Amino acid sequence: MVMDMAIQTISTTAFDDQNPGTSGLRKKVKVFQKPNYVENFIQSIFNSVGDVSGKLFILGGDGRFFNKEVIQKILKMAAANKVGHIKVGLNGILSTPAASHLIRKYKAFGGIILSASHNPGGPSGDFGIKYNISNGGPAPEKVTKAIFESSKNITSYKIEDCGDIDIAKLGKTQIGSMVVEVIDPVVDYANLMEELFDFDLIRKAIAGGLTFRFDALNAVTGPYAHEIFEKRLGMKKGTVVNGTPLPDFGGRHPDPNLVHAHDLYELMMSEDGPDLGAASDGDGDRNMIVGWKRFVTPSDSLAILAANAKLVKGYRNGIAGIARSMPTSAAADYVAKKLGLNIYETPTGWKFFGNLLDAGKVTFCGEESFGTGSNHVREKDGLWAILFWLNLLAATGKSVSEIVEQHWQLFGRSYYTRHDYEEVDQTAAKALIEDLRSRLGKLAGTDVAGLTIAKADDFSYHDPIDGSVSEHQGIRIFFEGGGRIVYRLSGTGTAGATVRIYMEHYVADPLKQDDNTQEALAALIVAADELVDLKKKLGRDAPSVIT
Ligand code: VG1
Ligand code: CO
Repeated sequence: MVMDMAIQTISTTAFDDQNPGTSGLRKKVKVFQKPNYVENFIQSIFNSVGDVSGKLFILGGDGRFFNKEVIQKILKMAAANKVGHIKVGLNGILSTPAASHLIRKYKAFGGIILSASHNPGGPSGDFGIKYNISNGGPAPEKVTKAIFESSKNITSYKIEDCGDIDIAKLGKTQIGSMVVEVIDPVVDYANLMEELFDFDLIRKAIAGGLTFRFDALNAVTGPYAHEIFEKRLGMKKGTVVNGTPLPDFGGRHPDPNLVHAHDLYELMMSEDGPDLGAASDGDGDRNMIVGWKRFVTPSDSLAILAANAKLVKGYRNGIAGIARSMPTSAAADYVAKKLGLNIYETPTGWKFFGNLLDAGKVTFCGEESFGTGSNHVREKDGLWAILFWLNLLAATGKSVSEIVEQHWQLFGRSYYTRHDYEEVDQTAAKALIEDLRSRLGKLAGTDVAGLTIAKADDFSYHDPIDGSVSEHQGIRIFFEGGGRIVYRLSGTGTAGATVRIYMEHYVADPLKQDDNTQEALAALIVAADELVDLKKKLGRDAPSVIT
């Protein structure tokens, strides 16, 4: 059916705050609900990414509150901007890695992903819009800067004057000259996972008694997990819990960490916990891996996957290299060194991995913030990491604890923790970083809390592929004896400021590896506070979240 077509050009007034952060534009739902707020940003995307006429785009989101309304606006605006074809997930659902895969598979011009990831949802929660380019990855800084510039000068947007499109059933419809195709959000992604991992081997291990629990935290991975774990891998019903995406995630933070996936963590630490427990976030790009009585830090997980890549079907021929974000621990570096792989250190955010993956310099990437992935897509991928662990357990017959402990014996152990101070006063947080930055030149050789500072700098990244430079990506304090503290401000929060402090310390000798992370890092934790007078300046007694 061809709908009546009427392209309208609507005048609008620019907003000054549509600057994408670490991962897209993220604000309170109430901000996105302001008249023309969504329209301005979407038109700014269409104005900045090149000629979109006749092109294919992928569209979907994590199903959070406001997702469906924004999908309708985007479809109507895309048609008015002469986009040729949009593939949209059924009911507006697409996980971030699935969207990335679809962009690549169907050679789309780009994609728009609606998510605020691990941030809470609902009418008083958060919403987000992210633009991905044709390689399937998040838009690099030069694109997000162009979108922001456009948003500051926008005076009008284009939209089709038509009724809502039914996105609750599969198939094609038309708005003006644009085809809207509602697609199954799961099948292509599940097929890709089946290509990369040895499903037969995992099935056998499950039949042989391997036990597993997946918590989708009421977010987007539910439908993917039901299909992959319960249907294709034949695991018993109930393996996937909280598997129906809810617009408000059941009132929880869809953030797979020790605090927000607490139930799963408790189960894994109990006598009758399964062999492997895992969770993912709002949009499906994060993963938490917990073995029975063994939490695996995301930094260790990246290193372990890289060290064991050849055990897994999709990576049997080995990997080219690893990239990790700067605050991620150096665990992967020790693997790269020993195995002769490339290793890169990038700023926080997946967008910095795209060039390295496209150029074939690296195969695996990871961030300490529960993000792991490979060159199969251009986003981090929660279910990919979880399937990788299942494949490893099946291939080795070992427990998570055994794999982790043997890894530490071979490569040494990087003790690691991140302390977050959330929703603190923005002025105080900025002042704290500025003050530290102003002292950087004088810190080397001085002592703090009994530790001697060897070197201090403000991390800047020179992209080896396109030569672009990204400055002020986090302050690094290196200590004599190998410890490191990193201070940076979050670029995904929507209220006040969030200060993140990352601490790590490497111990090579297995006999000196004690099991309590917070104790092993106690001296650095004290130093992190003393160096900037942290708790006093932020007015807090303790971090909001420790991972
Ligand atoms: C956080 C993490 C970062 C991650 C980003 C997006 O950013 O630290 O590693 O890439 O979230 O993840 P920040 O700027 O708040 O530290 V997600 O799952 O929101 O797409
Ligand atoms: Co996410």
